Amino acid sequence: MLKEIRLPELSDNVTAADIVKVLVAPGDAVAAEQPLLEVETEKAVFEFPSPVAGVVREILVGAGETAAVGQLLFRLEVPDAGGAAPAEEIPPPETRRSPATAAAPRAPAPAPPPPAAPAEEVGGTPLAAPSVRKLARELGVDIRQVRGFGPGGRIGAEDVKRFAAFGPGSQGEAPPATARPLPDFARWGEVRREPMSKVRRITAEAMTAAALVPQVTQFDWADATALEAFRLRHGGAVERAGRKLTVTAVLLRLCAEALKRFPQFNASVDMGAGEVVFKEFVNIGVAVDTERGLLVPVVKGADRKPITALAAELAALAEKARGKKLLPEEMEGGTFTISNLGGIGGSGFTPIVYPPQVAILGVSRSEMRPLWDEAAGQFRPRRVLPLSLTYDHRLIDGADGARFLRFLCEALEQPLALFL
Ligand code: CAO
Repeated sequence: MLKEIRLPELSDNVTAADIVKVLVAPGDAVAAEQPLLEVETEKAVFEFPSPVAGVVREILVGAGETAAVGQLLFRLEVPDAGGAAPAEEIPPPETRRSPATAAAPRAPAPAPPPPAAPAEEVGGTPLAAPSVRKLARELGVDIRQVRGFGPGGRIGAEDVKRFAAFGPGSQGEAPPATARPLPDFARWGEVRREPMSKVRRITAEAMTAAALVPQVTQFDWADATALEAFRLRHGGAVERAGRKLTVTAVLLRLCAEALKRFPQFNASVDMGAGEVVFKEFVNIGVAVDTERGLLVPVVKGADRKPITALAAELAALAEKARGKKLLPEEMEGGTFTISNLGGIGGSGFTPIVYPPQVAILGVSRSEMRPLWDEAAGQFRPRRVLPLSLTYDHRLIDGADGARFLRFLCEALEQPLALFL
């Protein structure tokens, strides 16, 4: 018999997915859980597995297309209760896509089609792409109040941002173009255009939304000499258990502790309601550098896990992110973020808050420096770890930012002090 495979509900508020690659061809025998598609939503890039074992008979989507939740993607021939599928159920060859078409890379131009949003047009709900709705939620904007200036009244990211910045009074007339038109670069030499990937577009939108948040970055550094000695002493044992005791894993645990002691860093601002939302859970996102761009998987319940468990979970999530296997729900629910660029280099940077979160920790490369030892009256070689904390200044005052970062530095220097 033929089994229809449709795009399932992927996550809250995700109504469509871009098909990046079709991983099978007509006639392929596939096992249950074998990836059929590589798909990309506004929240993640991941492989979509086959729910059953069978033979691919029809492929109804192609790379570069957008599929809505519930859309038919494949027909698979699966054994029925009585045995093999009847021959007449197998579709004629002309209805199948060739493997070449199915696996064709996304066309370089024109720009990819906008995500299908059938459900959004029903029942008077305003017309807006999922990414625009997400942006509205992040900015605390009621999308029903926003006037859309796109084709057919479609609400765009610019409309939402203008509403967030200037309120309902800004809704009367069409907005001035915020992005200045580009000059004709070809006047000065050859140029090449490439479509932005979904991850790049989502990152660009999130960063633009973040620019509306008044943010301050506080810098500090910790003497991480003892931490390095600890990692050297216990790293081997942890590695033998198949994990790696990294600086990021240690920071996950210490940040979780800091977030419990400074709850305003584990909160969100609801400007519409005039309230601060404090979260009684600690979920820390970790920025992972992948060939597709920046992805931020979230370690859930970081305050309840030992460092070894956090190390294992972080390694698994980073591997999934890089292997395009991260699921949308694995990137949701973060209450704080850590961005460690120390493995690459740099002495300091200003990370950007990821709304609706209110703070992010930047970690730069540790290095040996001579530090003055007051008691001994001489310089000593110490390993110094530079940290930067960016916070939402609507909620967090400078003194709190300095205290939070000092707490982290002292916890890195003397972890036992946490238990005093
Ligand atoms: N200072 C010095 N060395 C550091 C370091 C730091 N702050 N952080 C990591 N390192 C070292 C590690 O010790 C490791 O060295 P060895 O292989 O000799 O042990 C090496 O760098 C690689 O570390 P790692 O990546 O294996 O482990 P990690 O847990 O420290 O980091 C992760 C994990 C996911 C944070 C990292 O791989 C990554 O992707 N970083 C980039 C994050 C990013 O792009 N941020 C920018 C976002 S925009 O704000």
